Amino acid sequence: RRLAGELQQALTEGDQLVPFFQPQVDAQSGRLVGVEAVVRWRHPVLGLLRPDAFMRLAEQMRVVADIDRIVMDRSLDAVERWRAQGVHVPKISFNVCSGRLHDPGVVTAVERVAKGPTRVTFELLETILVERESEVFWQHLAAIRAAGIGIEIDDFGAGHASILSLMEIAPASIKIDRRLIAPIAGNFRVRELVRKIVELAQVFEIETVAEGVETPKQAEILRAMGCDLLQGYLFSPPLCERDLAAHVMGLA
Ligand code: G
Ligand code: G
Ligand code: MN
Ligand code: NA
Repeated sequence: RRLAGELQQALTEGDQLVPFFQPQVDAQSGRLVGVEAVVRWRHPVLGLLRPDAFMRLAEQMRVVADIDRIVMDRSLDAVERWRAQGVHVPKISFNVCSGRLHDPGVVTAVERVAKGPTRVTFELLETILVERESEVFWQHLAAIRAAGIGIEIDDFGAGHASILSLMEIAPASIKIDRRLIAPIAGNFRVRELVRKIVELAQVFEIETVAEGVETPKQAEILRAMGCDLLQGYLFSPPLCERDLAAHVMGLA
């Protein structure tokens, strides 16, 4: 297919694949606590493409780790440019696929920023957790932790994470899947389920992040439950580098 050739070309040239940044706020104070870097493809004809338009193709082409590397490198450059402009971003989170987690270069790639005032975390999809059977998985996880990089479990509640894997991996945070957040105001059972997830995380001293928060009602319910961080269109969609800087300055 034509898109496959174009994606291959975008990967070698590199400048069509760009990171966008979605703010995360403290549920209690509303203050910015970090951003999640998400990939966008500036396609010369089709315009700005979101991951759902090309990540399945990228998986078939086995280039997701290459995309993750480009997003990471370009995001770290952005953090340094923001800093030069006086824009402080307390934390940046990256979506890290299995191939990227196993890339020995992944730690050195983020070290220059992780040593500075911006914390770095890796979001692992629940599907990565099936690999926790393997020795290499634990070696890489240990190296990541030793470098001071936080581990977050993405899309929690939607995949393979068991209670046992939560205990074993001991992530800094879990991100509650947006499919559990969307019905939270209208569905009593889902609301109580999310409350139990937050309580469970609290027992293990794991921070909770709600994804896909779109309404003030959802935000209020989550805040009252003790969910720590909120992310979603209610606060901001993912923004390009320049718009994120303007957003942060506007909050200051
Ligand atoms: O940005 P958007 O909501 O369209 O993202 C859709 C999905 O794509 C999300 O589930 C997200 O985890 C994934 N995704 C976004 N950016 C990246 C990335 O840079 N690397 C990987 N591996 N997945 C990403
Ligand atoms: O799976 P992951 O959470 O990593 O993907 C993040 C993606 O979710 C972003 O790329 C963004 O496009 C999408 N997203 C962010 N906030 C919202 C929201 O409030 N509602 C919905 N439906 N999608 C969102
Ligand atoms: Mn994510
Ligand atoms: Na997610």
